Amino acid sequence: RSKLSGPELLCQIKNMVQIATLTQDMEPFSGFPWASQLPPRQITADIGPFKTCAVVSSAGSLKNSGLGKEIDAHDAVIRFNAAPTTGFEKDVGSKTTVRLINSQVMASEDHHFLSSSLYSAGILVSWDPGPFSSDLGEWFNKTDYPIFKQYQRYRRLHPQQPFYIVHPRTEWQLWQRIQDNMVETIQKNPPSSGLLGTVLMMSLCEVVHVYEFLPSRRKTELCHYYQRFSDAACTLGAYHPLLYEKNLVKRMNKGSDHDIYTHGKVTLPGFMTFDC
Ligand code: NCC
Repeated sequence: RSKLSGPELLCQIKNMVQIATLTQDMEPFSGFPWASQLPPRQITADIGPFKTCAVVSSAGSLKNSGLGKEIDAHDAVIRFNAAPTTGFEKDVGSKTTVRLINSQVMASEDHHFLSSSLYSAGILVSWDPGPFSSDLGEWFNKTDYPIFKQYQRYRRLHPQQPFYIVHPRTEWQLWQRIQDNMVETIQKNPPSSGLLGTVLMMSLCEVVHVYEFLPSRRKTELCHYYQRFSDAACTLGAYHPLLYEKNLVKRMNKGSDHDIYTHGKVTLPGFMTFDC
């Protein structure tokens, strides 16, 4: 099997990965009394297009990066899970347009998802590892964490805040792109929030800058820029096929290796800007 070039890889992802979110007319949700809490339309129909977008990983290497101003200069910024801006503005900026969270964050006690102000800024998007079949009924009865219970509670408390749930099919389409472009067999676990958020922004933006997904010269074992905890698996992956995800992003990068080295910065073209 021959290795695809960067542009070929970009085309594969554009053509074979659809960012899809749950809508109120989808089964089995359409039959539930709370269906109207789900958005009537897809996220890609509701927001954007944006000119420039920043994807801010949560990596420890963002610490002392001084990238805050550069990040905030983008038209839209996506952050992940419990990553804060308050107190870290110099390094990560303060603008949050989208926050992508996994279902663990929504459900675990220590994140205070329902009451913390961290989650009230911007558009929320959440995901939970669905079955490989991506059957919604099967998933609904067997989510990793109680994403739907928490979603309903959150919507009752914050009915005005836009809040989408990613269709599990999107995660597995993305996983398949990783597997088909790697020689090794990779674990059948969904890609990280970081890669999912990157592809989401490629669907909404003309150009996407990803920060510290590919580590810069500041590369560190520090897991997150906002916590003292250290573990190399945060950067290299354990549950998520993170190393393979990073390899794929490196191959699609339109920016320079120097940008990676100094800024941990990758430049990706939005899907709307190229034809395949
Ligand atoms: O750590 P996490 O990810 O919240 O980070 C968000 C995204 O940033 C990229 N990242 C992070 C740290 C690092 N050193 N290098 C990186 O490249 C990754 O792309 C990552 O996706 C997740 O993907 O949802 C994840 O969530 C955490 C955890 O659930 C949340 O932070 C909430 O506490 C997972 N950690 C554990 O389960 C212990 C992590 O595996 C994946």
